[in-house]
Amino acid sequence: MARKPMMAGNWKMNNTIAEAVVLTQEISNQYDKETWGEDVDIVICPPYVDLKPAKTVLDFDKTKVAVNAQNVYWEPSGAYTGEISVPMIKEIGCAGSIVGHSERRELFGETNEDVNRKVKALVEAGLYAIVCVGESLAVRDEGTTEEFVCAQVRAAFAGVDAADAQRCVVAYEPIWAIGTGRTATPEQAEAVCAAIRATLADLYGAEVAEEMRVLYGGSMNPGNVEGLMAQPNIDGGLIGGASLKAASFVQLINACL
Ligand code: 3PY
Repeated sequence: MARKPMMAGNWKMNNTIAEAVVLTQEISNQYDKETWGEDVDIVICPPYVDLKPAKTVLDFDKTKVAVNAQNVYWEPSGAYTGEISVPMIKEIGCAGSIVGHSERRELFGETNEDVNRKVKALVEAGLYAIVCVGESLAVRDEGTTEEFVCAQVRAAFAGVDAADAQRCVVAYEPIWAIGTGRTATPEQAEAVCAAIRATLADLYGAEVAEEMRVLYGGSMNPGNVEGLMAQPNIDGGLIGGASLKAASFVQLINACL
């Protein structure tokens, strides 16, 4: 069975509640009942404070737009100032969260072990993770991109069984293409996404790996989406800047159809 594409918007630290409500309303105005949720899964990942207001506007039953978190902590509760737990996002109705975005790894010191704890906390609660992996320019220039990225995939899924992994999504986001306006060429992105799928096959078998979605992220936009989506191992996008405007986000959704 062909994999259903996914377009996921990563809003990062953008949009107050008032702005989030406007943007989600603009997205919901473009709801296409023939395709949204049927031929493409659509997700937005707003900041924590916007989750509940966005969910209220984007009633999943009416729009088929899911609202997920951008990050989560692995402990369920306790003295972890500033953190948000899996039960908290679950109560809001989020089915999952992004985990291990390169900005979290680089700016907040998140390690492969932290990412693994977060993935486990999510799947143990019945949720799923969008697991981000990607290399720096230095790693790419060294010629060790695939080795580096596949090691991140193995570390993220360590101790996660196939049934739980199958619900998860991997997002390949080369760090040098994030917020820089540079994108990997479709061929560069495909080579790494194919290596990610081969790693998933090694971990979970070919059948599970064939079902799991691998997204491309890193300045995906309406100008480059077509070439990227034409690649056999790219099943959608994790979108930064272009998800902050309803028009460009919907163009990206339509490019999956
Ligand atoms: C980008 O597109 O820049 C992203 O980081 C998406 O997560």
